[in-house]
Amino acid sequence: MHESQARAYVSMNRDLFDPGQHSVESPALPPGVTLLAGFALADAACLLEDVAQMAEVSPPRRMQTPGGHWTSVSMSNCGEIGWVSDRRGYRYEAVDPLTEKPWPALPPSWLALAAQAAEHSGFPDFLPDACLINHYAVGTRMGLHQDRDERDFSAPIVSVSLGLPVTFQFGGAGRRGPVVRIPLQHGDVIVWGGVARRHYHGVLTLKQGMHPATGDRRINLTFRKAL
Ligand code: MD6
Ligand code: FE
Repeated sequence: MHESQARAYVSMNRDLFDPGQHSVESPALPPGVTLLAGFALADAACLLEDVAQMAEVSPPRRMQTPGGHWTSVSMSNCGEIGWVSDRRGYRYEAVDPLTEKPWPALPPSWLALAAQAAEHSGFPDFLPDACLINHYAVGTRMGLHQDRDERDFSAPIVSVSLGLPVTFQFGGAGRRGPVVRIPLQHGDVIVWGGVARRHYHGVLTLKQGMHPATGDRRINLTFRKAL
């Protein structure tokens, strides 16, 4: 059995499987959130190769927010439809506004990984049509937000972390209130659905570091069924 499978069902506490890694117990995850520690490790190198190829077609770029700010994170997409933000708002677009061409296709191997992760988390038959590709440089972050531009909230979101580690945080249905912090490492997958689907979440500022797979960056892939 591959290591990523052996560690696949971690839904509460990574420490059970990684004794000694953290001296403090991590808190239990909220209902609707599943952490599959290391689930994408075996695929990571291929995913990153694909990301590099896609960046030549639809380059990562900071996007303007409706409020006139710019995201600190550089973003791109693959799939039938891609998430974009500008002064007019947040939405999904079939054409990349930067290149005025379709987004790169979602590779079958990516779809298979996302479907398997969803299935392990209690969401069979997950077929995403969009994958947001976030490029985090040291010092960038993503503030608390909801994912609510998709049509069907019964589908989960599958999120793959690659490269430098980061602290993910998620709260509840409102912007204020307590948040749970979850450290995410290279190859970890978070699946997010049900009651948690519209809950607030974000990632803390990326700390300086060097990862053998990505250098001084973190890449996050979020698979969604948007249409
Ligand atoms: C990130 N992720 O991990 C940002 N949203 O870099 C998200 O905003 C996100 O990971 C919904 C579900 C899972 C996610
Ligand atoms: Fe999100």
